[in-house]
Amino acid sequence: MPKSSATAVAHPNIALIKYWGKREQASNLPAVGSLSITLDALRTRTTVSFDSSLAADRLILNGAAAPAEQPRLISCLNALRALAGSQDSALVESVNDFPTGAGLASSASGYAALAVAGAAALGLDPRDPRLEEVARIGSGSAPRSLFGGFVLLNNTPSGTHCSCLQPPQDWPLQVVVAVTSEAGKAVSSRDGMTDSQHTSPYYPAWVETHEADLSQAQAFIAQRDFLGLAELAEHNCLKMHAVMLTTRPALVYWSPVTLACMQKVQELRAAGIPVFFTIDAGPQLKAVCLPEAADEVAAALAAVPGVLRLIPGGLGEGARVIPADG
Ligand code: 2P0
Repeated sequence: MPKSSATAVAHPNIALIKYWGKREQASNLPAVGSLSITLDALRTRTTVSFDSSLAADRLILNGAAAPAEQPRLISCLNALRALAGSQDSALVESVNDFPTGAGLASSASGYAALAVAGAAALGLDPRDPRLEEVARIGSGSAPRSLFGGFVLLNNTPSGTHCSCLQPPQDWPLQVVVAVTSEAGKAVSSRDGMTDSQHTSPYYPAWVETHEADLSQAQAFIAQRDFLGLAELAEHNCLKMHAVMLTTRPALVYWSPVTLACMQKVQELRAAGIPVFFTIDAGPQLKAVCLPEAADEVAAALAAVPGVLRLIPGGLGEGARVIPADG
């Protein structure tokens, strides 16, 4: 086949009901379902070029070779090639407009963009539902970034299946990301969750109580019950961090600034401002709020000592093909 390429963009997503732990390593099946919102303010742009003259797959991430990502990249590309009946190697050029590997879900947007661009380059339908599995092989949270707005990842006996619960415009929540460090994380999510599974005494309780959180969150979203969702999302986030903290060796993803931001968000909510926090495998805090509270939340977080910068935004669309010069 001659060289064929396509470009896609995808946004990171943040889980309100989180994924931590796997039931199967080889195809990266999660132990629990999850529920996320896709963000519009952060963006990954990826071009995939299949070329029969290339000797091997190659990744250029933010302008540099990224050998540590190579095994996951090759697994994803192999899944795409199997769908399309192709043998060609690929050059993948991917750029994030935000810190990579720092708790801002760069692997979610990265592997969603890769799946969509790679599919388009191979002549597959970029909305083919089988791309969920391709993206999941790269990162368990990536299939959620194929969709926009509120997204449910259902963990079924045969695999996973994502669906959009509500598009962004139906409940246009705002998200203010407080960046407290631009450094990459010391322990990857993949290694961290495997350690948690094997060593945290709280891990079984995390899995057992997860389904109830997922169904309650769906009900709160359907009813647009912000305060119900706020309390539940913070509880689910802290439950995941309790598992992380009780992992051996301990996974402490927070910094003192993260904790100061958490307290600020709880103070704001106690004062009647509709906002809650969520935190992933990194020290950034994501404050989710109703649109009318966004300016006040941003001002309060900007004033927390140690916050480096804020990334404000709304809910975004799913991964999509764009023109090569887009
Ligand atoms: C989530 N995280 O639901 C959770 C919350 C981080 C904390 O999904 O091993 O990079 O590639 O499937 O998807 C980050 O984990 O892990 C993640 P792998 P991934 O968003």
